[in-house]
Amino acid sequence: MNKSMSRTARFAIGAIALSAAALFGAASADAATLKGAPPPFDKGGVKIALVNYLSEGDFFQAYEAGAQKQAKALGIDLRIYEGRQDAAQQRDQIQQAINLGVSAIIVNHGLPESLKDVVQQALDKGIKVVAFDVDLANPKIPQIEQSDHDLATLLLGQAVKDNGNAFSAGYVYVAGFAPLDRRDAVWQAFKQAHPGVHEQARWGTVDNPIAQSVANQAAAAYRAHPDIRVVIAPYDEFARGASLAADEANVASKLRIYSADISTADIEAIRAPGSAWVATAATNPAVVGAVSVRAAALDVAGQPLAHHIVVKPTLVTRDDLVKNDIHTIAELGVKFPAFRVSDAATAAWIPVD
Ligand code: SR1
Repeated sequence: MNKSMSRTARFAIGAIALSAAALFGAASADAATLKGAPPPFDKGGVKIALVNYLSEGDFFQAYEAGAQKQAKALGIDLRIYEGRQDAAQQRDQIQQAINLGVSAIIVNHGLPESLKDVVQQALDKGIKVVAFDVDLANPKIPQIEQSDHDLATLLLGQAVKDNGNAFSAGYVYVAGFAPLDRRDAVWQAFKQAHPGVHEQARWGTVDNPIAQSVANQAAAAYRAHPDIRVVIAPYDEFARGASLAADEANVASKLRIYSADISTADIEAIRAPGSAWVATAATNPAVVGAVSVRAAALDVAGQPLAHHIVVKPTLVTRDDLVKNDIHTIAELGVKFPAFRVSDAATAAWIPVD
């Protein structure tokens, strides 16, 4: 997130936090005064670990910032382990968190097969585990997601609205990431239901820097398949790469790109004159980070928590951004309340941003 956005966002989020606190009659950011909080949150200083598989890019930075802010409001000592897309390192970090004696571990993405036994060790020691976007297939581990089904359905619906039922498409995808796999299932079903839609080329990589790596692949795909008119790129780093390549190849005017995720930088890219990137279906990742911490806190407190915790996405088009003069995530939150706050994993004693 850039710095000017952060300042505006902090102001908006602060205002919302105040109204939320008033609404719930609870909660200041000082753990010692968390009125009505159950043990161990009544004393403060509860240690929780956030163990990331991916950390780079706007989505994951905003997710982490949202988690930190919510943790601070709950008086939680949040220990963050950065993800480097290294399964062995993520296992090791979970082990470190267990040894540190945390009360809960939030697992953010990762490869299920390399995590299932180590998270079971945590559970066996009485440590709560919640997972965001990695299916650990354990009834004791609540799963948080953005409703990838809805997200993909929204962006494909907009693609049909803009382009009709028949078009040549490029598709950006990497298998093995739970949210991308869930979005892919929708894309596969969509193609079955729309025989006029042809996937002409598929590419994708999560090699850092992701957007540039995807741009290099997209440039080759655009050269080989000049008939591509629509690009389905359901991750903002993918869309940024697809858009960059379209600009460089001077084909942006004949392409439309549909994505997932949003950040202030994405809003700028979508709004840019002549941009091929026309719509995205997204949540506010900072809200998802906050929901992840609240879910972990409820689990630690032994309070009711759904097994599937969903943060619903919203469709945002360039027209929405231009007509409403929206330039930042904070401004987006004024128009679309879902970008300010979620009611997922809440309780009266929890301050909600
Ligand atoms: C590589 S997985 C990337 C996705 O994870 C999160 O769910 C974001 O929405 C992003 O699109």
